[in-house]
Amino acid sequence: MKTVSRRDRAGIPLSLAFSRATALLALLVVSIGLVACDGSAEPNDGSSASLVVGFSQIGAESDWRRANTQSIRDEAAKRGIDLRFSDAQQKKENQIKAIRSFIAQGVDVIAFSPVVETGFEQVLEEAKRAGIPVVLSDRAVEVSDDSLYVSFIGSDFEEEGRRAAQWLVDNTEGEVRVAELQGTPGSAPALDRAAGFRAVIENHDRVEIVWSQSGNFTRTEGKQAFQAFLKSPDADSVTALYAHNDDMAIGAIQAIKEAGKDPGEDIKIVSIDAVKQAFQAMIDGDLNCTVECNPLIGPQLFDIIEKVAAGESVPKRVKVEEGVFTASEAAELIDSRQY
Ligand code: GYE
Repeated sequence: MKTVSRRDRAGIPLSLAFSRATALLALLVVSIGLVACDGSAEPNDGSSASLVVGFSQIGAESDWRRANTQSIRDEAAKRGIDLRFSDAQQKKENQIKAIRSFIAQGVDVIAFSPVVETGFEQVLEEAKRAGIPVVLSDRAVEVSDDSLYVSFIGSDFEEEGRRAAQWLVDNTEGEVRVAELQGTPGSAPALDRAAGFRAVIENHDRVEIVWSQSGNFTRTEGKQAFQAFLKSPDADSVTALYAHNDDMAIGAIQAIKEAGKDPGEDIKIVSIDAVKQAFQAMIDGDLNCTVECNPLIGPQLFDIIEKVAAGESVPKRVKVEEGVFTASEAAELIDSRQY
């Protein structure tokens, strides 16, 4: 067996309303399972029992997220891990339900990418009480007790915000009036990317944020928000757009074109993620810069999960390495981009 954690935990998942017949059957199955574990014997087919991991994903809101999901699924399959995957459709309530269901199923490890930072304390306490370790993937939570998760693997979102601002400072002259499309309100990347950007422009009087609104990390909402903004009196004076992800930038690019302006020229655009479509937008001259946020964290994530399941110690925080790409190198690099 790859792990002993399931055996150590007392309790059989009882969340579902069993009929008596189903309950009896379940009891039989569980007893057989216990016998197999106790005798330290391998399952009948000779293979080792696989690690069971519950993963609650945020949704499929962006190209970044889809690449992230694929990386996680591929890596789990490669390692023969039994992955219970759940898509929360950008709703915290759905994530809480998914985590409760993983607890009831008695998975070995729970991993999840919290849509927002707050509101998970209680369900994380439930997981802790059940003895199931939790690994945070991509986004952080805000909790008073950080023993509620064993490790957090993800990007440094504040650094990404600083890099976006630095590009703007270094590549624009004169007064820069910035419109900002923020990510999902209350999410770690929206909060940190806003903070990192501000930390840099604070020292530059000529750069000022004149408008800021959420586009929820999606192309559609980014476009809608920017369309509305372009109709406002402030729109004419804006010279730059900072979008918290490429999808919203791509939505805004459409809105800018429809309003008869030239994206990348009339309005300089810097965004975050570095998805393939952003490279295409840079080649087309519509986007000026994208700061990398790497979604392909499946291998690193499962390295941590397997260690946790084996009872080994893991770092509390694992950062993902990433770069910054500009329009001048887009054509050369687009084919090497994996997402
Ligand atoms: O930048 C955005 C996605 O949490 C880093 O979520 C992630 C962000 C990413 O929807 O495209």
